[in-house]
Amino acid sequence: MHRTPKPRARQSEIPQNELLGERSEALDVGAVGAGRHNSFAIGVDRGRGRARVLTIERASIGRGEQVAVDLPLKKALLTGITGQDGAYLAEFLLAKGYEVHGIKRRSSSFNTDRIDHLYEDPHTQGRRLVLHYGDLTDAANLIRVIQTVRPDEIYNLGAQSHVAVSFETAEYTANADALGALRLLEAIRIIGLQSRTRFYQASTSEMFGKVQEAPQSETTPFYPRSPYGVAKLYAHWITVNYREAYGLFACSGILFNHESPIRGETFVSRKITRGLARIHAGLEQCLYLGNLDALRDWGHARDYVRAQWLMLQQPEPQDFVIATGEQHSVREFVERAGEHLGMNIVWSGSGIDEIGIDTRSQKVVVRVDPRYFRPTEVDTLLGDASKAHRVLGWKPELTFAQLVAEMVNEDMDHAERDAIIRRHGYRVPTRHE
Ligand code: NDP
Ligand code: GDR
Repeated sequence: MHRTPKPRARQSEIPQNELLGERSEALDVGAVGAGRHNSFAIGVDRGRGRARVLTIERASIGRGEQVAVDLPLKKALLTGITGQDGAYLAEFLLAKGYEVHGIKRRSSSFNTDRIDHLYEDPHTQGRRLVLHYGDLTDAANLIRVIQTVRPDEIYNLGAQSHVAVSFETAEYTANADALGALRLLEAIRIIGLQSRTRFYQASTSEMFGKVQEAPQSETTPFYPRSPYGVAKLYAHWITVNYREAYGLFACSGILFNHESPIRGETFVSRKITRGLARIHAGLEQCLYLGNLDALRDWGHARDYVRAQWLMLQQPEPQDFVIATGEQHSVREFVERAGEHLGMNIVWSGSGIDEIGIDTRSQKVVVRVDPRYFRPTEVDTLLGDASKAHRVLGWKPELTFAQLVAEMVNEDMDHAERDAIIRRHGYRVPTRHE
């Protein structure tokens, strides 16, 4: 027999503003009755449209009334919690009152830098951040973690997410990025969580690849240009298929590039802000880049994780493009970051001989290195997020200028700290790729 779990219920006459509280939801009471020990009310909660049975302290609530109920903490499970988006989303969900579970990979060195500020000691009573070892290539592990946590929401953010690296590790990328999504969706079915667990798939503008129209929206045909893009396209379609075939609440967010001060150091935005900051601090001489002409629609990760959450709060599962609708070149990113550091970078030469000179110091600060070219490139991406504006009420709050400024400022802090350490005779590790 299926038993509906009893939420911790607190009945009250509800002021309208309480209905908007993060942890309580409005329940339209359909029936009331009395059991041996408690009275109970049966109703539909407005937030999720699910039937709930609540025990109540008194039988004075009548049919047709509304009660505010304190729901048990919502549980979210994040793959990729140690990555850029995972860290921002975990922080966002914790602030919303969620219990957050994250899957982290075993690593020979600490790999939780981005979430260390959220970490709670395992001995802490009632902690709301819990990490589980796991891997998207390990189905048994995923099933066990999902069975243990029984999450309300799963955000599949884990991936080998570097496009250039996917040309070197194509099979692994397919395994983690394509089959990883399938394994999670199957786990939801195997455990029988179809009606409980909502699923978010981190899809990408890389699926548009060699773009078939501009700007790109939910209806633009796909044409991926890398093993990463192809793997993500499989994950996207399997998410759509499981939604249609099994009625899963599964959404795919087609997110355009989004960056932040905790962006991986080998993506071009962070490579530029970190590289120029270190040149400015006297730690390095020159920044080597690939295709300076690539055009991207760059947003801020903080804005984008809000969109991920919003997708799972809708009455119906749908896919959404998330983008700023503004495009800049890699070259322009370099100029803007340089300006913020007091540099004036001008360009000279062409092709692989092009150089960026800081006219203030008269030094060459940027050179082109063909090793960063890709076998097949995505030249231009520009998103049309009007559906997200209309349906989710989502708009980016941070501008391109604010994004660049925030990234440069943080990288300048790190660079100055390293410069002080070096001045005092200590070794500063230089990390390149
Ligand atoms: P990151 O590269 O910063 O983070 C990726 C995360 O996935 C890390 O936590 C990483 O763990 C984890 N991971 C990698 N491989 C596996 C695996 N086999 N099993 C379990 N976990 C794994 O990516 P972002 O945070 O930038 O992106 C989040 C998601 O969104 C990714 O799926 C990405 O492809 C997608 N995306 C990103 C966009 C962007 O512009 N940032 C745009 C569109 C989509 P570890 O820390 O151990 O390496
Ligand atoms: P992308 O991001 O491939 O769009 O994928 P990345 O920052 O790596 O490249 C953006 C563009 O810059 C050009 N480029 C360089 N790129 C890197 N990494 N290093 C360089 O030195 C360099 N020089 C020029 C690239 O050729 C490219 O055109 C990111 C990832 O986060 C994906 O996971 C995500 O799905 C997409 O964004 C949307």
